[in-house]
Amino acid sequence: MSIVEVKVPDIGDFKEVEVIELMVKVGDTIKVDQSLITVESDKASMEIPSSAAGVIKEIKVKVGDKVAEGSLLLMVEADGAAAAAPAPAAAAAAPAPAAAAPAPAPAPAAAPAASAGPVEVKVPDIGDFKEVEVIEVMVKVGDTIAKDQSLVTVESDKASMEIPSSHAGVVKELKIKVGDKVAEGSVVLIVEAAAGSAAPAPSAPAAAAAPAASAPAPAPAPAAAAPAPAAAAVPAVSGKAAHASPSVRKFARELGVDVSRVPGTGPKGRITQQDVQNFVKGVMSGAVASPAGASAPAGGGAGLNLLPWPSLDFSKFGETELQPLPRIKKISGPNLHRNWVMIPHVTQFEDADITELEEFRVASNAANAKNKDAVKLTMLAFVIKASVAALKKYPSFNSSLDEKGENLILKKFYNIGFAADTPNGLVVPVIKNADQKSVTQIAKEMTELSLQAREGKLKPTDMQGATFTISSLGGIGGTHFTPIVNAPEVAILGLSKASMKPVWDGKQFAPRLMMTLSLSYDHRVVDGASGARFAVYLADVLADMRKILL
Ligand code: CAO
Repeated sequence: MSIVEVKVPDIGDFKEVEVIELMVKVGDTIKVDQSLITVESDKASMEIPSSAAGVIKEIKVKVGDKVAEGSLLLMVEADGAAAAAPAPAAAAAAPAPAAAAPAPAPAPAAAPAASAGPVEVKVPDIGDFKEVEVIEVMVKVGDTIAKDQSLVTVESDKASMEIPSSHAGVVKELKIKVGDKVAEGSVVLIVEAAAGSAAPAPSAPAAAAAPAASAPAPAPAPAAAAPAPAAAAVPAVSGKAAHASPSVRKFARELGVDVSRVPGTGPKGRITQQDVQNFVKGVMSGAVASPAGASAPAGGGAGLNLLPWPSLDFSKFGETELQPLPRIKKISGPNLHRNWVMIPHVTQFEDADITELEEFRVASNAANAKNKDAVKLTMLAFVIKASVAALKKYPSFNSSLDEKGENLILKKFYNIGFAADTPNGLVVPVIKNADQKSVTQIAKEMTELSLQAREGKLKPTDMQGATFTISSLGGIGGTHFTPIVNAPEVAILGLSKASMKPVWDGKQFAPRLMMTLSLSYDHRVVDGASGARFAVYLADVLADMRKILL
């Protein structure tokens, strides 16, 4: 038995690549050529195979590390037969990835003079690859393309890469389709080149030029993202160019799964083999709708495959007026959409008997009526206080899922957002550390924040850091509703207008002031029983606030 080092082999023109996936762990028994890690550059991803067989003793890299030829990857206790051979010549023995690493240079052969006219765009020098399969065509006839824009993705056993265009212009004809095998010199498409657009710099490696065409991983909601539209980041859920290693793509293809529909939970939203398995399980169990449905990933992007939005000329039917959406709606819309699509919502309803609480509130306000500086106590302020008690009793409601959906981040602070209606749309100011404030302080702060909200004077920090949100429509009406959870929070409480109802007290129907609570929660985090317990406890506390003291 001897310990051998496994290093990154010759990876061609790539200077430095990022480790995006570890495919083995300490203690694993590996074979020569077995894929160890996946690395990625702007334009290509590849798996780095092992030069040794044996048991992994130590892993020297982690996801996110930058590696280059010669970087030490593993220490392997080589088994007898395999140990001797590969050890010293690790880099030289490098099989596939050495070849897998070409930076596809724009096809110099195809570069004509810088005049306009139809031009063949060919597969450039792709290193040692004899033949690669087209797995994705990223442009269509009629598209205007830029030089170096990615046209197709090709794949071998161990690597995938995007082939860039050698010319700018309009695509006239596609010469390849998904599934075709291509090699250096194969014609990809005919482009009507724009005058002066041709003549690519033959020596420019495309990988270095990396245009924006390769879709980055869908940005997950930042953990600290405020639910309030003004501060919330708008996530890009791109349906294009799924991020997956060649082996995962192959695995997906074998199962007949369209990778572009699989939500990635790996680094940068990358699709892992587990994601594909989960997706298949979801489809089989009916949890994920088949072709036109949306899936519910943990923190990546939802692979939507919906019908296009209907485009209609309404003026055929009557008079119309175009009204641009206000800024807040433009920002909050994508957030609401993401939350609606990605969070499996359940809404639990519960009636709270607030007869005594309302009497107390009205009496307190009446007693303070002569004091012009007195704060008006609102029902919402009491509900905020009661909610904090419920959040303390059921901590999972005061949590967030991490990006991978593997851990719950339990928060030990209680910041309560409340939805405020403003002339420009909905905003969500936040009462920070509500657990440390009295109902009067909360009511005062709410009044100030609501005023600022209506005047459009809220600062981004006023709308950040909520751990739970309350949306009160009590001043307006309605019996109950289904509020949308504000990611990355996991629950939201809706309040409807209280009304007198006959309630059976065991002997007779008594008139009681009842307010319906509508508690929506993320079912990945909260199960139904907890949802019901939380709502029942909250209603109990509102019926008798002394329960908070227990
Ligand atoms: N049942 C019955 N009456 C209620 C009530 C309830 N649940 N909640 C409030 N009221 C009463 C109040 O007591 C007040 O009556 P008085 O003027 O006689 O005292 C009246 O309704 C108006 O209350 P309000 O809504 O102005 O004040 P509030 O403290 O309850 O709420 C705020 C403040 C900012 C939450 C509210 O103004 C608001 O913007 N609500 C809309 C929130 C919203 O749009 N949510 C939807 C989000 S999802 O799209």
